[in-house]
Amino acid sequence: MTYITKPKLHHPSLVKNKAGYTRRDYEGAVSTLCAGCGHDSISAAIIQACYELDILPHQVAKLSGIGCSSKAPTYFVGASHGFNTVHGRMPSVMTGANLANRDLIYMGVSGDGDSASIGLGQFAHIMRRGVNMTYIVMNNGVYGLTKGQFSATADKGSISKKGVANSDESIDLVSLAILMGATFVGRSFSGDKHQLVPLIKAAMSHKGAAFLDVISPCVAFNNHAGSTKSYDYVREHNEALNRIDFIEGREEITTQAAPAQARRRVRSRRQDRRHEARSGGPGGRRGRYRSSLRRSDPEGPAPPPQHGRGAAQHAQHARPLPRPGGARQDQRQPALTSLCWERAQQ
Ligand SMILES: Cc1ncc(C[n+]2csc(CCOP(=O)(O)OP(=O)(O)O)c2C)c(N)n1
Ligand code: SF4
Ligand SMILES: [Mg+2]
Repeated sequence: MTYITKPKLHHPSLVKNKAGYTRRDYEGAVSTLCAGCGHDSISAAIIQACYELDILPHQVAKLSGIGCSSKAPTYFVGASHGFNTVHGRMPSVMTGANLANRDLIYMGVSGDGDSASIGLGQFAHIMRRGVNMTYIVMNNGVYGLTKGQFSATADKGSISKKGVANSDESIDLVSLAILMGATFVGRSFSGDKHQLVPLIKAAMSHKGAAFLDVISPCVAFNNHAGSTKSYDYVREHNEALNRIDFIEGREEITTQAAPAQARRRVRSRRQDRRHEARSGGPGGRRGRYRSSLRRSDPEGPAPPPQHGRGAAQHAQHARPLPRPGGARQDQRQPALTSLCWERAQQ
């Protein structure tokens, strides 16, 4: 059984977004994935991101390949377009769909087997072509659907459920996406929705090829001691480089008010913020989003701050891209997550 519809009843108090939809309107069918599967958390993050971006569901086109991860689009934004392609061939269909209709919001969902094994060539070419889309790999290091064989993203030295060590080097899709020309690339963890939701929102708002590698534990076949994609391992080694927030582009605020009035208004907003900080209201949790990276200036990134806290944060962002592969049991590396990179559009 792969499809169970949900009752359409909504609680009347559910808040509608600017498009007139509640969060529940962005849900899909009831998930039939294993309870605790990371893929379901990523679906929930996509639902939240679409709700917060006020997206019209019928403007979304979801495409996927084959695998548990590729089943996930059934479980979010039910009122959208969808296409479940052949294993590893989602990028070709995505490219064709983009050529036919450039007005839709394209969301590609794939697995590490789907994109890094059978579909690696397709993955490389869709990044090279700069297709306008958000491409998410739900990365669990195994072929979950076919009972847990190592995929090409499994770290060297990680141990299978049956106790066999992986002897092959892994493929790092983040590095590959950058190499092939993707203009927005990030890595996150299905268990960190505070980081993941803004990342998905930023990727969906990006014009061009946006790629997110999301580590997503498979509770059935790759969640044991010895795995480098288990919840315990990722929580222990996850080094979130920054807490991202996403700020949508807004219209410039103009006012006809006399200068004295305008100053009064600014003062009152500051007072509001001070009040929120004291009361723990919105924005009141100090430092919560301080380390976020916001880089969407079409003129290119702003120059790094030279002094103070900002300078330290810039240095943190400027760290070289992580390569999680190649870790042995005794030499494991942290699974670094965060928005790593966005190229200014030409
Ligand atoms: C052409 C072809 N070869 C092999 C398979 C068998 N197969 C189905 S899903 C899958 C791998 C899925 O792994 P992944 O993309 O990582 O998804 P997950 O289930 O882990 O989310 C394979 C090899 C297939 N369906 N079609
Ligand atoms: S087999 Fe693994 S990837 Fe597939 S649904 Fe179960 S936990 Fe998720
Ligand atoms: Mg997989």
